[in-house]
Amino acid sequence: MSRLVLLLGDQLSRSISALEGFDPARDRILMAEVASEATYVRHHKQKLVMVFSAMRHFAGTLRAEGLTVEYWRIEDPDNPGSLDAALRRAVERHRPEAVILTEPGEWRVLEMMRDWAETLGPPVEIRPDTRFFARIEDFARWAEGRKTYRMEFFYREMRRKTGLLMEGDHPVGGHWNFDAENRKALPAGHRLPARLRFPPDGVTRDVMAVVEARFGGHFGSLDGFGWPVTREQALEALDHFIADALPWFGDYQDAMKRGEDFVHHALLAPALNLGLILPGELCLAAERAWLEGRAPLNAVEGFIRQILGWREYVRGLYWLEMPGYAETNALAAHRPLPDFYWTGETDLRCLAEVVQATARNAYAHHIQRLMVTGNFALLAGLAPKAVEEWYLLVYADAYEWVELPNTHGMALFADGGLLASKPYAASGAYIDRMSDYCTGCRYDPAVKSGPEACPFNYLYWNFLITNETRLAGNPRMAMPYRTLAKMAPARRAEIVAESVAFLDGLSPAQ
Ligand code: FAD
Ligand code: DLZ
Ligand code: SF4
Repeated sequence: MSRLVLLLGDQLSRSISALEGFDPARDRILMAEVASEATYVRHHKQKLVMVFSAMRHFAGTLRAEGLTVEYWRIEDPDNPGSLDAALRRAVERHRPEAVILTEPGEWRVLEMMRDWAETLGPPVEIRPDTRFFARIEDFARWAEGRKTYRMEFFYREMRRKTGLLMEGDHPVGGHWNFDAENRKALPAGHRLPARLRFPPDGVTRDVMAVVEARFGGHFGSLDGFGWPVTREQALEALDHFIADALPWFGDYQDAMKRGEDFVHHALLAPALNLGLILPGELCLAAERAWLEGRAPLNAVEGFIRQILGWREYVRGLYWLEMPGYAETNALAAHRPLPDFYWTGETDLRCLAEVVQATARNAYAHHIQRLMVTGNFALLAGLAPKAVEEWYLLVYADAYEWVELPNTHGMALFADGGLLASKPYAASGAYIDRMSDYCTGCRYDPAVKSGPEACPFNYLYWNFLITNETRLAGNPRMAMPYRTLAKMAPARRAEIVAESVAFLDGLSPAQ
């Protein structure tokens, strides 16, 4: 039987389920760089370069192994333009007896695949994506009968299932979670490691020229491109992270510093989400570092929890709740995205720093995403759809299965608390404690009202006032609501007036 295997741009793993049982003598692989995937959101230029270059390298590896790969480059004159057109053309040309796919990372692509199953002609087999610790059905089974889902309980199940950081039935070190140790600000004089970046090779340079010519108006800069585009580079990046950054990953996981775009973070999500490296490889490497005394437990557990816990949890939630998940707007937030999310031009130093770093690298670390751009979007009541499009577009690691729950659920609380037990809302004091952004900002995090006041301060209380009927009953919000209840009516009115004036003064993005 001759089979046609379509591999998507984020399915660049030799162990991908669609390649199981591949017969090099009869089967062929189709890979296509297409404008529809590059523009359904106008991805950051670095993301386009990374995806296309990684696809080209991966096709080269498969061919070197003797597999037949039909490959469309974005600049090919008769490029089909969409995955749908590429697949239909290939089916017409090669008349395969079956089409083999691995389930995708986005609902819209799954719908496309289901349509192929009905209309393409040859039988279409959609295989599970086995590159995760949990299958989609495993999560659904875990979630059954629960009103809300909490990552911590799912994570413990995953620890038991995999045996990672376990001693029999017990977590090593006596605790499941060492997060309380992982909230330190960077001390003065702390040395940050130089980070391993990969200068563009010939393939990447060719792609950069095409992307600049075809998609030059997209967000971000290509200068300084350094993402891994091959498995070898991804493995090298992992080794570097384990040796040079992991030991401090836990302590300074939430810390932010001006001009330091990466702190002690792994920078591995872009390669991981492409499939160049697998989550098990990351977790085992980290566990080994702890066993060999090369990294402390709070760092290793914290790192493993992000991958074995959060990454698997958000994926499970996405597939369980889609397509309805994307449509909820529990806090009735409707304000348009301000233009500074694109330009980085704002007097709010923290936002300027994070947006500018995002444009520079197609990257910001978790706390920057959650507690700066995400926190502002939450407090300002920005419309979830607009914010989600921004996150999906600007980050090199963004695919809807992971971006949407993080943005919609974690940052915006737009799912009403399905993913998180309370909104991640914070005033300027949090940003001041965890960063040095406030130094040199025209606002003062210690001032609560008036022209010098940090806008996060009055926006925080305004958020609580605006959402009082929705949030006051949440036990985890009891403390701030008790403080709000003691606030004089005149002070409440002042907060609302200052917030309205500030928010009305924002220029919406064009
Ligand atoms: P590290 O901080 O070093 O963490 C190690 C690994 O853990 C990451 O590589 C990643 O695979 C995993 N991880 C950590 N946190 C999460 C999380 N919350 N959800 C899933 N995986 C996690 N991550 C994405 O991969 N793609 C996205 O589109 C994405 N969008 C986000 C949007 C918002 C609003 C927020 C708050 C977070 C988002 N995240 C997303 C999660 C997290 O910010 C990134 O995974 C992380 O910043 C990637 O950088 P790193 O590899 O240096 O991660
Ligand atoms: C992200 C992306 C981009 C920019 N381009 C392509 C492409 O040209 N061809 C392709 O097969 N995949 C691409 N991808 C990845 C897909 O968008 C991704 O597979 C889906 O979003 C599902 O996760
Ligand atoms: Fe951000 Fe407020 Fe600090 Fe300025 S003072 S950097 S706006 S938190």
